[in-house]
Amino acid sequence: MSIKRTTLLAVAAALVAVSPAAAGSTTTITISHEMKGCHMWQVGSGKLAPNLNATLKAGTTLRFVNNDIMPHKLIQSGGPKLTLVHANMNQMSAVSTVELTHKGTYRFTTKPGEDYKLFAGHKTIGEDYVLHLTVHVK
Ligand SMILES: [Cu+2]
Repeated sequence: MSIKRTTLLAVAAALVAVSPAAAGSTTTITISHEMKGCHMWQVGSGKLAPNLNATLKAGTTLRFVNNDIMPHKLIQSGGPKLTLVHANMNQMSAVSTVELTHKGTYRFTTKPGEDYKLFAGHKTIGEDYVLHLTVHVK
């Protein structure tokens, strides 16, 4: 066996090893602290809003990141039952994940908790938003 052929085989083996991780993509939804309404969320680097819609492919993993100054418990409010991993995002940068294996329309909201002690008494403008997200999985 020539050296060139050995190298090609090594590259092929490396590609095979990497492929399972690339099978499903991940979409990140970030909850951030906002002056008006206290918090909003965004899909990727999209527009910040309290109400969002997203269309994703089956097999996508939704990754929620809570960067607000208060805990958020992720709640599924509609669609076929999903498994929410670490739904209780109760510290800065807490992450919750949901695998969207099957097609369908899913709805999510959050139940916010009290401001973290460090931010107690932090003022915001207006009523706190209730976050709503609708995800169409195709
Ligand atoms: Cu908030």
